[in-house]
Amino acid sequence: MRFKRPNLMSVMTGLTAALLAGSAAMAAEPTPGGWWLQEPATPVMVKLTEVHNLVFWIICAIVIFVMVLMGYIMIRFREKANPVPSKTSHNTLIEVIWTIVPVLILLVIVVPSMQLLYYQDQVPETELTVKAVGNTWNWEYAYPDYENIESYISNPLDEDASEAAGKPFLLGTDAPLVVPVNTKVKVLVTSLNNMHAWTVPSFGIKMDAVPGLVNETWFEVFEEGTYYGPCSEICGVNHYYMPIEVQVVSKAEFERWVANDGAFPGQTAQLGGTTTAAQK
Ligand SMILES: [Cu+2]
Repeated sequence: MRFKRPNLMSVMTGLTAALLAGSAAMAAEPTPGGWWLQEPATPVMVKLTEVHNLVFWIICAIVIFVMVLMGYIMIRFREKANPVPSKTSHNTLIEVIWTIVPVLILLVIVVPSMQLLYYQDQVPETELTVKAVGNTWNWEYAYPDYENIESYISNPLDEDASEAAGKPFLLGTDAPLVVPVNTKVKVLVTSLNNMHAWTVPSFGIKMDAVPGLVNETWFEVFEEGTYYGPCSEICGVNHYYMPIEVQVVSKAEFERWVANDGAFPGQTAQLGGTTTAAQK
């Protein structure tokens, strides 16, 4: 039980990567047939994946050990092979072992788990604050740092519009949250009516949106791209249809977006999302 933890972590992560080779393309959205975690896009998700993988392999080892033990007992101590059953009812050594070994296993799990919990929970010095407000049924985004950007509604796209925009249906929106890459972003999450949850799996974020309460979380994305997530607190009839889309752009591009009042060049900012100038 004397592991050097970082080594164990990297071995487990390597094993997992090997196990998943072929299915581990950079994915910021669910992939058809996917069954593992999405590729991590933030430091929180990197740590979360490590702890998940550590616990996963410990669970696998325990399951295999118990199955082998059960198989052995069923064969070795079956009635035919063992006509006179043992009357042993106590073995101090075995009892000490089956108490201490699980305690050690729990310690191996609890230390990285608690470290991760505090790492996720403590919002560091952030460079940008965004606010996500849950409505029935869409998200409204606001940038309290920038007076020129009006808060806007991020509406889900229907099937045709998703296809036209090249976005996954039920995840694509008409107006994503826009943030710069490699920047610590604070997210304030709340709701106007019932409970929702602002969730981006590849960020390792699932934050409840509770009316009358402002929850706080943070992320820092390593790579530019579009990241998707669903509302993850059942909130009513359109719960399946209030996606979260985060567009991560370069810092320069984000500055241009801000200077343009929250619209990309060629677009006009407007309340209720951005539309291209051509569409207007
Ligand atoms: Cu919901």
